[in-house]
Amino acid sequence: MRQSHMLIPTLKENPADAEIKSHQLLVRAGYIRQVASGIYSFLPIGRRVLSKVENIVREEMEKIGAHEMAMPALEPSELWKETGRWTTFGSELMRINDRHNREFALGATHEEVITSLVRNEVKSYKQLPLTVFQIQNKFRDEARPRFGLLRGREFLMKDAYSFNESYESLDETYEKMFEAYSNVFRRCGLNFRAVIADSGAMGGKDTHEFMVLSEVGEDVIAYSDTSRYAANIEMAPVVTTYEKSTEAPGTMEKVETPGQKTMKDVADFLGHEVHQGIKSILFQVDDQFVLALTRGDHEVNDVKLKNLYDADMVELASEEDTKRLLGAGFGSLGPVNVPEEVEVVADFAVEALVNVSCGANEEGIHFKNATPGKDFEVTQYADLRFIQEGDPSPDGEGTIKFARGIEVGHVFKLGEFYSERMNATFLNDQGKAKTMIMGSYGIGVSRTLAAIVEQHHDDRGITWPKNMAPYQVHLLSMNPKKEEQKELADQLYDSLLEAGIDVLYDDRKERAGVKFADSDLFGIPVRITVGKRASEGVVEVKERATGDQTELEVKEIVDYIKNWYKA
Ligand code: 9G3
Repeated sequence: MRQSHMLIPTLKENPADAEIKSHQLLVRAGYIRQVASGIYSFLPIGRRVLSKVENIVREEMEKIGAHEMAMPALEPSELWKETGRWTTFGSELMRINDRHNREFALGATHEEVITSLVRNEVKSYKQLPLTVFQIQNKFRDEARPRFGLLRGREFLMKDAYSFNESYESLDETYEKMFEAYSNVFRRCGLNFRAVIADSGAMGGKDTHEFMVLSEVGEDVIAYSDTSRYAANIEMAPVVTTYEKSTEAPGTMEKVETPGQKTMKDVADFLGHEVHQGIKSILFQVDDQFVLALTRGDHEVNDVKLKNLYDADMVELASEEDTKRLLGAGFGSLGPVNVPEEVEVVADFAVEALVNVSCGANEEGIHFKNATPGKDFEVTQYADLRFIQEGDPSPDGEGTIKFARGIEVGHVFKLGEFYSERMNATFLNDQGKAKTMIMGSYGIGVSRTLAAIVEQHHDDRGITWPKNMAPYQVHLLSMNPKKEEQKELADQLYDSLLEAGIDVLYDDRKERAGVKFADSDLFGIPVRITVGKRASEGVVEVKERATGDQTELEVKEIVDYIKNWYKA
């Protein structure tokens, strides 16, 4: 393609609202333009890259027997009312009314639409398992769209849905999807982890998020430094075992700790390490009060507390409930002499403690030399703390490190959440009506494009992985006014096209500096420059990512490029 005929508007400066590299570079290099907050146009070279991501997703979906379809973006509210989601989702769900004043959702996701189709068309177990997918713009009215394509209000998603006759069959589909997702993100040149995630509101059981490691990621993941283990920070189990202290338990005694609020204050004041104290936090777990204990240097993981009680709601107890139940404020709480209605649970690390300090449930008073089992009872010990860097990896291999991640994929075992509410049943091999078992599987296609840029750029622009760039070769003629340069460049352009090589030809009447700067911004993996040695039939070839460059005779170029892309 000749740039003199194309719309690729480049900018020297970062747009004011662009805080991260992918947002800055995609705008400066002429890949995208914002239309409104969180809403973007893909310009020609941006559309070409988006199509490359789409096609990798499409190939990997079809490889595992998922069939592509297309559902409407307009979703009748009646379907969302069947599952109750018309009301559970608030202003994030974009809604419009048609000319008859009938209500529609602008498609944020399509569980309801696909289930309404399948319940009408699938009657027998012989038609299962069935997996379909679409690649379509989704609409979600994010409260704070930010980071360009990473959190938009209209974005391209691949969403797939599976319908299975049993949980075993769902597991098989889930495994295939898991494998397909790993292939997609590997082929996109991404350093990613499949992260064990909490199913949250989706009502399913297992769920994994595919996270691209990046400083600008919104999520924190705990991953092993030597295996593929990775988990959402809320989910990561702690497998550390604790040596019971051999110290003889001393006599517990009260000590004044005026104005000492934090674990650090108390430890310093009483002259011990933070881990020789007990942290006590009062929670309301559904309609019960629970005092959760951890070692002073650990943090209570409220998701683990919620899962321990299989609760719907876990939140910090209010100040007045805390005062009413324990007689003191947050800085002086402890497990000694706690009223019946308050249950005491503790992280496993607490069980190994002897002669430690804890609040005395009196303002500014603590106990020292307290020992669990001797000076206070614990109803239940459990894994209640957040995993920390340096902890052993739960899979037994390596040590845990933290990283921030960009969620580019999410796979859910939905079970019967939608099929039950929408009465999607099939006749099993005994002729008995059974509810279908579902899975749903998403990839943020436009978000993946931005994540690739986050992981592949330098200070001059984007450095696309070989197979992800909008073109394979960027051909520059330094001075089109010089006849021999223009001749040679035109000739080279034609021979590259004939050889089936995707080439972007900068034939503009622009200064060399502008052409080189734009070329570095675009990030096309190989640049050919027709310059002063054109008269000898020699051109310069430069690799964008490494900066390596050589000079070649024109007749060698096509083979060189073909081999370079085969490598
Ligand atoms: C909504 C809005 C936002 C949403 C949802 C619904 C997230 C919603 C979860 C999913 C689950 C899967 C199919 C593809 C893979 C992910 N944000 N989710 O359901 F109405 Cl406004 O989308 N859906």
